Amino acid sequence: MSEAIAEVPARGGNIVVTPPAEPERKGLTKKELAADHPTWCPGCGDFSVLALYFKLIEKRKLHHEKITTVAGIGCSSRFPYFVQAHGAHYIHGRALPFASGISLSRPDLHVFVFGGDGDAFSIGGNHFNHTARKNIKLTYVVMDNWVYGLTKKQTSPTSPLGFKSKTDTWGAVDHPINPMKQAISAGATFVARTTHTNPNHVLQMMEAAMDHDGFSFVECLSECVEFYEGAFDASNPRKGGVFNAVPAGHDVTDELAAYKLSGEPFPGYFGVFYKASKATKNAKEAEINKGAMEKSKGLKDWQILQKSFDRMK
Ligand SMILES: Cc1ncc(C[n+]2csc(CCOP(=O)(O)OP(=O)(O)O)c2C)c(N)n1
Ligand code: SF4
Ligand SMILES: [Mg+2]
Repeated sequence: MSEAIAEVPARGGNIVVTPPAEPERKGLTKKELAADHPTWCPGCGDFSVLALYFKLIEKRKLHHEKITTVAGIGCSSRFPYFVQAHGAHYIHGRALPFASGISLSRPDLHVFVFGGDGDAFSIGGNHFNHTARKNIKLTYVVMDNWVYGLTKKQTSPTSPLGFKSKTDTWGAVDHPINPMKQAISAGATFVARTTHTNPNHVLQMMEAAMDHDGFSFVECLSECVEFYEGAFDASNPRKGGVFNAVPAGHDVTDELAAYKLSGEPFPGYFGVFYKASKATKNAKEAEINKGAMEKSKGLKDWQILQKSFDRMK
């Protein structure tokens, strides 16, 4: 243990004790972060998102005790298995409520949630809407491949009309949801779109999302090469498509402009569509807790309990 240094003032006064400076801690490397060998199919877009998550942790010098990685169920949701850090591979569609609990009880952590389009918008659809409206501080990256990959090709809520799958052998007849529109209208305070084929952009979006104080949502197109090959070619310049960045003049605080941008036909735009500054549930609850702590200051647990019973009489 290192010793504190006592500085004796020249002419009386209080003695100031200066703690020794902490040596700067080394950031984690990809080697230290990579866990099990990912079991995704060779060429799956999810590899790219994982590599960029490692890059983000490295770049921002985040340490194990300050990050948590949560997911539901699906190919994309296997994500936490492959990260050597605290986290949970949770129940299908229930990653957000679990992560909300972590965020509210541990506001000092960076809470990252990863998952697929089915996990986010089918079984987890309501949780998505409610987490967004509550503006809980966490980052949610949906790896959208327009299909259920893990269960081998069923129609997902983002599959386009006409997509032939095991559940729609004649082609999908239901209109797909638009994740960006849904996030904006549900009340998300940071909404961005990216694609696994543009690594620098994925990193940029995840970093901006992480720095946002509130619920930050990133839709990341991530190709399922096994069950929906070529789905995103129109957005990939290497496959003859176009990658359109959000126009420079776009006002990210303008909700209607963001909504309009979301309605552009595929491949649409990539970048931050919307960003608003609103109080988080974390901040509001911290305020309530502070008041409650002050009221019960000096009381023993049984006395607080007694007071609650008395109020019920
Ligand atoms: C309660 C429940 N219902 C259904 C399933 C089956 N199931 C597992 S993953 C999945 C969909 C996965 O699709 P998506 O979230 O898009 O992830 P992907 O595999 O495409 O990355 C389904 C329906 C399940 N595991 N649990
Ligand atoms: S089935 Fe599709 S989503 Fe799942 S690992 Fe393979 S390529 Fe990726
Ligand atoms: Mg999917």
